Amino acid sequence: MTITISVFDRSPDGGKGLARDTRVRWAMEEVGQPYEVRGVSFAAMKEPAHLSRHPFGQIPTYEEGDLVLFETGAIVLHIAQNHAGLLPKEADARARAVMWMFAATNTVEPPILELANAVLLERDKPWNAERLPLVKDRVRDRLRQLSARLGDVEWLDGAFSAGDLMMVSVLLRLRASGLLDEFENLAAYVARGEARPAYQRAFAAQLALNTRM
Ligand code: GTB
Repeated sequence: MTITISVFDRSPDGGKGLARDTRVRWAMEEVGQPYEVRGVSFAAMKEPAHLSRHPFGQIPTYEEGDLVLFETGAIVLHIAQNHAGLLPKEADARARAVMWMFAATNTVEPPILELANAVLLERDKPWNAERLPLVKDRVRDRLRQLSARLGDVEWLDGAFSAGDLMMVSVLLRLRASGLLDEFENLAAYVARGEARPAYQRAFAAQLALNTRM
C-alpha cells in the first residue's frame, strides 16, 4: 500500500532538515519502507483539502489507505508499531521507548519552541532582550537534566529506538543557538543520530525537494 507524507512544498529552512517531515521520513527509512510525498504550499495548508487531513492546517500528515494521521509523535509511533526496527520487543523496554517519545515532544520540545519563537517571531518586541536569557535558561534546565540522564551511554535506553529518533529530532533544532554545544554528551548524541544511514537518506530526500529548480 502506498504511504504518502505531506511536506512543505518549499520549507522555510531551505532544506536544513528542521521541518517536522524529516522525523517521519527518518522513521520510514529506519524501518525500510518506501513512501511518497505531497508538497503543500502555506496557502494550500489552510484549504479544505488539506484541512480534511490536518485540522490545524500543518505538515506533516501521513496517509496509508483509509488511515490519515497528523502529529509527528503519533505518526512515528504508528510506523514503529507496524514495522520492526524502532521499538524493542520486550514489553517494559517498549513502554520506556514510548515514554521517551512523549518526553521529547511534551517535556523537551516546548522550551525549544519557545526559544525559536523568541528568536524568530519576537525579536522586535521591546521586552525581547530581557526575556530571551530567561527562555534560554529554561532550555538549559532541560538539557542539563537530559544530559545527566544520558551520561556516557549511546542511546537513551539500550538500543536505538523511536524515543531516540524523536529526541534527536527535537534537539537538533537547537544547533544554531549554540546551547546544544554546552552539553558535550548531548551534542555527540545528536551527531550519532544524524550519522545514521537512515537519517542521512531522509535528510537527502528533503534537501533534494527543497533545492530543486
Ligand atoms: N505538533 C505538530 C507535529 O509534531 O506534527 C506540529 C506540526 C508543525 O508545527 N508543523 C509546522 C507547520 O506546518 C511545520 S514544522 N507550520 C505551518 C503552519 O503552522 O502554518 C515547524 C517548522 C517549520 C519551519 C522550520 N524551519 O524552517 O526552520 C522549522 C520547523
